[in-house]
Amino acid sequence: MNTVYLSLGANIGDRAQNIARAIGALAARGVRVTRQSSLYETEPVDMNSQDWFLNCVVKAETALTPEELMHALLEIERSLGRKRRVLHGPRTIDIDILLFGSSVVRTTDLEIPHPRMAGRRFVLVPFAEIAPGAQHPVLKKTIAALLSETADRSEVRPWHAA
Ligand code: PH2
Ligand code: MG
Ligand code: MG
Repeated sequence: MNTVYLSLGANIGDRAQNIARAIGALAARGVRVTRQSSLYETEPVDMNSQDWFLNCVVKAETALTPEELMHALLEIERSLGRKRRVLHGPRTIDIDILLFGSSVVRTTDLEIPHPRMAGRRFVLVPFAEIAPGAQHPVLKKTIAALLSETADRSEVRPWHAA
């Protein structure tokens, strides 16, 4: 079994429902969620879309390999109706692998740890809520340290359902 951390984000449709459905779908594909952060409303970063996101981070246990996990996540995205129309465009759901135990993976279609996580408050704020002491195996720093040092100034607010 490996402990993994995943980022979930949605910026079209019923964003909270899209995230809840994605988390629900993980178990059926061999990914057992053990912790879930709060939902945060976040300013879009590097996007061709102005719509704000809901984002969260979950901790999970899985016996899948990194490649198998990536394919499981892509299938969940597809099953929830994600259409990749434009690069960096709006998405019903995006599920990214942040950390996979202390593994470092670099292939043409998969990079772990997620290459942009240290520069994204929409990842680091929810991540630090559930696992401030988790170690980044390449930067050799905790998530709390990465959050305190990041240059990103984009807005991340706790979200409360209307
Ligand atoms: N995902 C991106 C790029 N920009 N910005 C926010 N706020 N939330 C995201 O999930 C997000 C983003 C690429 O997947
Ligand atoms: Mg992403
Ligand atoms: Mg993605």
